[in-house]
Amino acid sequence: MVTLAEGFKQDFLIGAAVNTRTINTQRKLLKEHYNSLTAENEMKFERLHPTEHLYTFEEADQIAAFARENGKKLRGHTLVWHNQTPDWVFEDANGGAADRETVLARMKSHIEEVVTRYRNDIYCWDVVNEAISDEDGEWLRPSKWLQTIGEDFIAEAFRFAHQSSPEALLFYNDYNECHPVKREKIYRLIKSLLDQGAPVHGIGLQAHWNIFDPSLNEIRDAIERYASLGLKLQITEMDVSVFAFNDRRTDLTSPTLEMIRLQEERYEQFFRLFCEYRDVLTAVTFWGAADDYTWLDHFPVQGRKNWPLLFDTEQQPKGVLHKVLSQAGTVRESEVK
Ligand code: HAH
Repeated sequence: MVTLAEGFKQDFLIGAAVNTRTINTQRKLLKEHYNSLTAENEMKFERLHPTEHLYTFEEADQIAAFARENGKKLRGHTLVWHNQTPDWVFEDANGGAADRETVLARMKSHIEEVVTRYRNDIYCWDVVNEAISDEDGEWLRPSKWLQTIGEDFIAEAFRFAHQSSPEALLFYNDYNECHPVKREKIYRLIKSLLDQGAPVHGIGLQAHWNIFDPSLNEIRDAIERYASLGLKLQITEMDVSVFAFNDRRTDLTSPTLEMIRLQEERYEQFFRLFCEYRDVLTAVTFWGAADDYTWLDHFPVQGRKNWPLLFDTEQQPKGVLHKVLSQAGTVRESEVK
């Protein structure tokens, strides 16, 4: 059997999110099937910079070393986000709200320190994550970044990152990215950044999807719309939950046959579409490598396991892996011969 990375080598990179545990527990699988890695949590603000004058790089360094030693590409995730960012960033010495200049200066020194440190390791950064609102009639998410700095926090983040690593590809990353209303808000944001001359090079589509949503047409429309900005696109955090959005069941100990069938059908369609757009799509990263560990276990429903990836809880290939591989460039080519 051809590996994922080998199968799609003419199409795009194949990545997985890892943590300091899975680089050991999934080591063989990661080495074999993936040619790109992302730290699931280890490079987030709260993990690297818990207090103002303390940086904690040990765990992020372990992941960077694993990537380096095994010849894997490395994506950086993530510099500026409303979540997993410590309160001190937004507070003054008395515990009140810090002013714009203070927060902007902190953002700058964080980005400079982190991006410079991994300059030789990380080829692509999620500079700003999830700045768009999910609420109808609201454009930007009302985060502390927005409240203290103002709308230009996004452009400033890209400028700081670019100054620290001029070669790095800089991405805006978000979820519900194929939802038509949110898609247009993301489009508007990136268009305005480009119009201002901000160094934005790509858009990350998180692709936390499920066996029903979003539709193939919505995905195609989103790819077309974002690509019309002339940027590269990446699928950055892919998984396909076997549960519909409103399904809150907690009694399943394995996916039903219908869930398996739909997941196989959907993943095959997704990768057929991705290959159609291989000129703009430069990587597909899964938010995990195998079903033994996924952030979707117990989220958003407590006590519920999920099976959203291509390898099972024993890290063995699922039927869906073969469906995905049937779409790979090298496989398509060998069929032509
Ligand atoms: C992503 N958010 C984040 O980008 C990633 O850093 C994290 O590990 C998992 C998912 C998606 C998301 C969320 O966290 C909460 C609600 C909706 C969507």
